[in-house]
Amino acid sequence: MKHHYPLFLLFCLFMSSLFAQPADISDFRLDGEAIVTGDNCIQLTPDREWASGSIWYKEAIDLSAPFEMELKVMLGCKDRDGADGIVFVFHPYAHRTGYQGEGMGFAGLEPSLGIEIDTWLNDHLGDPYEDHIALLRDGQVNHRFNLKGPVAIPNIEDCRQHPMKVAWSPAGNQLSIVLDGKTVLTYKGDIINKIFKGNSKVYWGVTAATGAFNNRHAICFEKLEFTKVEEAAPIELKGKKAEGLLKGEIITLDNLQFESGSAILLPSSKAELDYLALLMKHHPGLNLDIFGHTDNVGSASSNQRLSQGRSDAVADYLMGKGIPRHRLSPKGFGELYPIASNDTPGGRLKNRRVAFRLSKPIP
Ligand SMILES: [Ca+2]
Ligand SMILES: [Ca+2]
Repeated sequence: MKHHYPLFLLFCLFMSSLFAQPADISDFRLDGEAIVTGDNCIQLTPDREWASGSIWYKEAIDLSAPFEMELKVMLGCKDRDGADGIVFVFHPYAHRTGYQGEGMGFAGLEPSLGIEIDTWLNDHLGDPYEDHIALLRDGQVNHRFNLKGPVAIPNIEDCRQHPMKVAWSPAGNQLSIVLDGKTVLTYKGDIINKIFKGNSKVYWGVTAATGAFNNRHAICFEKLEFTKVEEAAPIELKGKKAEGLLKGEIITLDNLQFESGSAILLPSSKAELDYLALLMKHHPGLNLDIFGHTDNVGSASSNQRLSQGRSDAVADYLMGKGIPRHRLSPKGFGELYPIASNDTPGGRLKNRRVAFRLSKPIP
């Protein structure tokens, strides 16, 4: 693969600005006793007995794409007699708080994945003596059922905000949690199928609760970054072509290739198509015309069928990447529109092509 570093760097800049999603308090739903306490902070519970609260990001995220989230957690000022903790939750519903006390606002939320920061020792749940982190599932706070942990951490009920980062990579099926700059827990597993029965769209939120003992629980996101990190992006469909597409120009992809005489896409074609799918996801108002063309070898009718088959194959591939059918118009023009002479091999190669145009739908 050829690398065009200056263009690649530009491309990276373009991509990062596309996917960084600075979060705002208005992007969250509050439930239970959660209240906004400042520009950047939400108190999930006051330091009072039997309180609970949660916040939920309003937009679902897709676990089939990677992401990173950063926020700050505050688990109160009482170490010896402070309780119960905070849970960072993924759940198909965006407006729920689970049971109070030892449940930390997470217990009972099913199906779910929860990253707990637990500050109260409950013997019957298998809690260690120390404050600890664990990866829980399906609203169960008993460590007998947890996915990973518990991992002991230094006292976190110290009146301070602690930076926390959660990162998910679907390629490696890996979740990692960084607290106070240290990776405290990593988990490898097929979360989408194992927990969410194949449904990759889930909401994320943060829950907290107190019980017979209490602490103030809060999160601040002065520096919260909710970034959808895209997997290694292909660079063939680079700068100018993407720009041209967004301007409505008809663009041919250099690396789009099929098995000879067939509508089966060669694997080398997929990187550019993946990028095209990405571009379409970030411009949901634009539809895509797919124009298939052939050279003049063979009969006109078989060329027409082949070009239609290839356009359809491209549309199928893009649908497999999450682009809805109604946004795609695959057409086959056979040998009708050559762009070069059919008398030379080089000319025929140019004529065998699939071209693309992004356009606004006609109202
Ligand atoms: Ca506990
Ligand atoms: Ca503690």
